Parts: sequence; C-alpha cells; structure tokens
Amino acid sequence: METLNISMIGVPIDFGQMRRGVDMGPSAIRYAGAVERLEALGHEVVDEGDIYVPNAAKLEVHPKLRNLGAVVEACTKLAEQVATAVEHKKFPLVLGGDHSIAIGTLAGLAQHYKNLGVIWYDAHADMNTAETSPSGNIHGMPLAVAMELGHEKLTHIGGEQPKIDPKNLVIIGARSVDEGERELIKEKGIKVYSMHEIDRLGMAAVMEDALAYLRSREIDGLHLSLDLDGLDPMYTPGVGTPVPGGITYRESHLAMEMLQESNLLTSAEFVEVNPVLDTKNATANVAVGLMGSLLGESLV
Ligand code: HAR
Ligand code: MN
Ligand code: MN
Ligand code: MN
Repeated sequence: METLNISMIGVPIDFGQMRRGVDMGPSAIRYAGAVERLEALGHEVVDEGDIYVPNAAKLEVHPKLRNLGAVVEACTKLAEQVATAVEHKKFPLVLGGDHSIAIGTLAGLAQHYKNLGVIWYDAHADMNTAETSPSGNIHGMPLAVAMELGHEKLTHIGGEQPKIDPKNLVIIGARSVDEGERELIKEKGIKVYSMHEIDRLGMAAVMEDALAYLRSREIDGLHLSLDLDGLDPMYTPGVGTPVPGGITYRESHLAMEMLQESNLLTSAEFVEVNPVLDTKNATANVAVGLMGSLLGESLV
C-alpha cells in the first residue's frame, strides 16, 4: 500500500441544515482516534485544525437557501485549503460538518483535477436547487452546485466553471430522492446504485461495476464523499436525516476495502456526524473504522 501525506481539515458547520450539533462532527471524529488510526497504517497525518465558520446570524439570509452567507464563506475557505493541499501533493481528508461542505471540497479539488471522479455514498442524492428543495437546506444541494446549478454565490466558489462532469459521478446507497433530483439524474445520465441494486447484486458487484465505470471515464482523480446516513441508522444513529433500510456495516467496510484496492482514490470526506444525536460516539467510531479500511487496514 502506498503511504500518503494526509492533510486533515475539519469544517465545524451546522448551517446547511436545521439540526444543531453536526458542527461538533470534526471533534467527535478526532476523539474517535482518526489521526492515530491512520498513523498506525504508516501514513503521515497533519491535522490542519478547523476552517473558521462565521456566525450565520450576522451574514446574508436568503428565503430559500438557509444561512447562505455562512455556507459561502466557509466553503470558500475550504476550497482554498483543499486546493493548497492537492498542490502540495497531499491527500485531503475533510471532516464535517453537514454535507454543504462538499461544495467547498469539490471546488478546491476542481482547481487541480480536470476530470475528477466522485463517489457519493449517501441515502440522499443531494442534488436540489432552491427551486426544487423541499427544505431550503443547502446540505441537500452540493451535487447540483458542483454541476453549476443553483445560486451563483454557491456555483462561483472556486470559479464559475462546473466542478464535476455528471458522467463522472456515482451515487451509492440512495433511498430518499426528491422529484426534482430524480429528473436531474435522468436528464444528466447519472450513475446511481440505489438500495435496490445493492440488495439485488450485492455490494461486491456494485463496487466492481462502479469502479470499472469510473475507469472507463478516464478520471484523473477520485473523491469519496461519504455521508454517514448512507449506512443504516442502526449502525450510525448520530445523523440529522436518518433513513431506514440502509447499507450495512460490513457492506460499507467492503466498499472501502475495494476502493483501497482500486488505487484510484485521491481524496475523501466524512460528513453528517452529529454527536448530539448519538450514543457513545457510535457514528464517529464507525466513520473512523471506515477511514481505516479505506486507507489500508486489512483484517489479517
Ligand atoms: N433531499 C432532502 C432535502 O434536500 C434531504 C436532504 C438530506 N441531506 C443530507 N445530506 N443529509 O445527504 O432537503
Ligand atoms: Mn444524506
Ligand atoms: Mn455561472
Ligand atoms: Mn448527503
């Protein structure tokens, strides 16, 4: 296994949705031993600390984009820091925070990768705009923003260009998709392995297929955006929008191990860990275990 120079970046933000406490996600993940776990695998880990998140009450409000100003400010800083890490040949490992932070991560990665592949491991498609969103929560919008759909203050972070090609995107674990998102998935031809495919084919076949697809796209980097609500809430109860019928613990480890074996991965983020909603930091513990499998741990 290749040893990495990991740049760990925390984003303590809970403004992309309505349940307070997910801003403590980075602390919960660190407390669960993320740095030690990755160092034990031989990686060099630099914990860069947290991105500054401003007080949302003092910034721009928008009737259909909750806490817009604060999300824009934090994601702008995150994009810069991620781009710098990649420039210095480091592997960015971003800790959330709610999933709105992926707007910043993808904008940062797009400064370097011109044909980036993305695996979106999530119960949700996160592809709404202010017009289609049932909630006004920006954590349900990052993939739309990365395809240059949505408010310009969001889509222009890191430049006006789209940050990902929808054909380089693979969604895994989807089971709560809104009408507008469904239309967009069809229109853009996005590859989705919903719970139906996972049940039917099994995770091994899903990952083999997904990785073969991404290779056929000739991607120049691969980002994993892992929303802990992709797993079934029985394993990860500390998430703000749990959806029953999710991916199991073992299937998730298998997916991470197969990603490691693929040698394609160049960055990752773990989001939506909310220790306030949790029992004994269970969700952060699962996140750190998955990081281990993703970055080289093996069972024997
Ligand atoms: N689709 C719903 C919305 O846009 C719920 C989104 C929930 N999103 C996350 N991230 N937890 O996946 O409001
Ligand atoms: Mn989700
Ligand atoms: Mn534009
Ligand atoms: Mn999400």
